[in-house]
Amino acid sequence: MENLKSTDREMENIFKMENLKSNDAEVYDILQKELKRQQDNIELIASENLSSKSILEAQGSVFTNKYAEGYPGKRYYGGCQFADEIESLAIQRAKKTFNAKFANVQPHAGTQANFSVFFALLSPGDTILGLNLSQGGHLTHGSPVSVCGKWFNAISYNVDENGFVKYDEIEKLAKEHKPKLIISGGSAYSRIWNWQKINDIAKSVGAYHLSDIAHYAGLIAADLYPSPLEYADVVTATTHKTLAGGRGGFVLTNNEEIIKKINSAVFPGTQGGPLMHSIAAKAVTFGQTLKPEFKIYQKQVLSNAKKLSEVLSQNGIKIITGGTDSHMFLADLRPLNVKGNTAQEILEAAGITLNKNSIPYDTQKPSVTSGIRIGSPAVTARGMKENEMAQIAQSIIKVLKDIDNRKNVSDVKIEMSKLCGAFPIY
Ligand code: DSN
Repeated sequence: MENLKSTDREMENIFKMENLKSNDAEVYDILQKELKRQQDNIELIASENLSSKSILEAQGSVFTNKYAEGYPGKRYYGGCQFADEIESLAIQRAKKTFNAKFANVQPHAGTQANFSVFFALLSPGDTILGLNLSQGGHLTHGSPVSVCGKWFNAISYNVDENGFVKYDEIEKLAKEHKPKLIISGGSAYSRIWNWQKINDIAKSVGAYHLSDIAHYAGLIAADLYPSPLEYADVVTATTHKTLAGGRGGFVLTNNEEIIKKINSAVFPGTQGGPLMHSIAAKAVTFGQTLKPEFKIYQKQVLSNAKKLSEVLSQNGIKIITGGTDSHMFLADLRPLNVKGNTAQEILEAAGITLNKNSIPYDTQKPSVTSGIRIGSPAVTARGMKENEMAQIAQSIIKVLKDIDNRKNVSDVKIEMSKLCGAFPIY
């Protein structure tokens, strides 16, 4: 026992926690490899982005250490004065960004934001109506593999053969099934949602309307995509996609009764202690959205997505809906006779990261798919513009039109690495 007794010096070392490099070289090395991967590859995953150094700083801050169950001014722990200050600031900036009366910035992610809405407004067994996951919806919009598909009677609406939301089908299904909640928004729908129309349908059957703007939030904050705030009872979103912030979710509403229910549903309903370091990063994120350069960035996100889709389409790749109104789009690879999983793999080898994605009425399994999803937020955050988008699109074509040509893959890998070198990150 005597041997296990710590000296004051050893204790000092434990709690000083030297920096990661000297304290844990194994983890440090993995982080370095991930940094290099992000630096050297073209990132086209539509739900990803690059956080600024200041956001990373806030997210890695001493707020990691703080428990603050409750809300500003009403906590279950002592020492929360600065937790209150940072959360109040994040709420105030979120409301200003989206011109919303109320905000809850505690959800750990978009899924938790959506579950808080379900917990606040629904009872088990209630009917919900959302866009089919295989047609561009999200897992939490009623997928049978998600809790929401198991605990609620989840009905799905679809897009038409050209990829556009079928509002007449929403209306028909709403009249037939009388849902308690209709969900608009999705993860792979590139066009503008008619929020008003969905709200009218919801109101005609006495349903709540939840608009999930996780993907479009940055464009909405910059007034480049319509806001649903006026037309939805409640809005959910994430901070790390087009908003270019730290990872996390949040909820907005203009309805005082609903925010009271949401607040109880987030804590203590579905979450315990809020992640105060993430909330600090959310405060920085919303601060960033309120600066004039954020609008310039979002304009470029939009132009870059359009350029990518145009060049791909001119070169024989079919773009679902024929184009995009947002930061992303789905590409149908059937004309090239290439599957989505093969495209993802071979493009990754060529230095271009994206994800395979089911296209509407896909006959391939979700692990295979006939399409890919492409998004412009991360490449735009590096400073790339239309010329670079044209180059990237041409490179995608070069690889996918001749997938057995390994030289093409290695040539493109070198070109993409050079391109990344010209637009360095961190
Ligand atoms: N699964 C995410 C996406 O990639 O869109 C959303 O949560």
